[in-house]
Amino acid sequence: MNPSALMPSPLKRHTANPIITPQDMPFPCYTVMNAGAIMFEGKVLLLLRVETRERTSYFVKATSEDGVNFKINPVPINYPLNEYEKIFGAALRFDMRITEFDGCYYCCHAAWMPTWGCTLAMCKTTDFETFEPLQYMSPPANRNAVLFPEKINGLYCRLERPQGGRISMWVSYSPDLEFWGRHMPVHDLPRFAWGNNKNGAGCVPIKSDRGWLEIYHSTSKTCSSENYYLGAVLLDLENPAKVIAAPPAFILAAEAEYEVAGQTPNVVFTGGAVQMPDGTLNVYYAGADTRMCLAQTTIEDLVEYCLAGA
Ligand code: BMA
Repeated sequence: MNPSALMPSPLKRHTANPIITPQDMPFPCYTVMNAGAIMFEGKVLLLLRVETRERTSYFVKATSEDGVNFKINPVPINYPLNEYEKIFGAALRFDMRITEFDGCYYCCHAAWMPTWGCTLAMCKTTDFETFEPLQYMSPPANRNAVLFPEKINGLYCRLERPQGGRISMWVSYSPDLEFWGRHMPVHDLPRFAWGNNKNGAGCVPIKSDRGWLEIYHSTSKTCSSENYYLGAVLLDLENPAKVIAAPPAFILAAEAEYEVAGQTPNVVFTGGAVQMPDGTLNVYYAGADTRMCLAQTTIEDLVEYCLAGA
């Protein structure tokens, strides 16, 4: 047995969970889930994925001093259509991940269109008031794009999850955030029993001296549902397609009532983690595709957990 399987998970649910429910929203909605998260002007900022009762998704900004109690904007963000959407119609945009580069915030998300299915799209902002679309999307079928917070070997780098073959995280590089290439799967991430169906990036990778720390989702099928888990992995700093350590035990499974029951049962799904001033790592995740939750750890504990069995 790998030693990490005998260690308690370093990721602990917050007692205030769920921290944002559809009932907490300033307008009627069906779900609030899969937020991107970042520290902005000394506050935790979330871009929530909010589904109305027409089952359309919007991004709504929420901010918090303590990372637990959020002030939620009463209207969605103003994010104009990109060139593709001007031709094919507004995409269903969802699952933001936010990465800062030199004071500019790049937001990657999935964009689903009836014509093309799911593709990747991006926008940028400096103030979270106005959002400028980056005009080029990916070919289908792709989702779960997460931009690394630093260039790697002089290139922008992202994790993404194309939907072909064995469905896994891939790494791609770009000189300018427009042309993407050097595609390579994260090839040596083992297929664990809890993640033998597919896996995809969760939070923006966190740089540690032992590698890029990534909290990702993995799924496995039961006879009645597809269960989502969160796992942790350390990726090589110079070549993130290479795994340094991947503990074979998940760090979070859908077990609490607010994770088990809802729009999509048995789902825990993260789009962002924020390091708080006291060193706590706040991992924002959604329970059952219905409400926002918080789990906490530290980067050191998670790195140690990853390395325990390596
Ligand atoms: C994925 C995405 C996520 C969702 C998850 C679980 O494929 O669509 O937005 O949270 O499934 O249903």
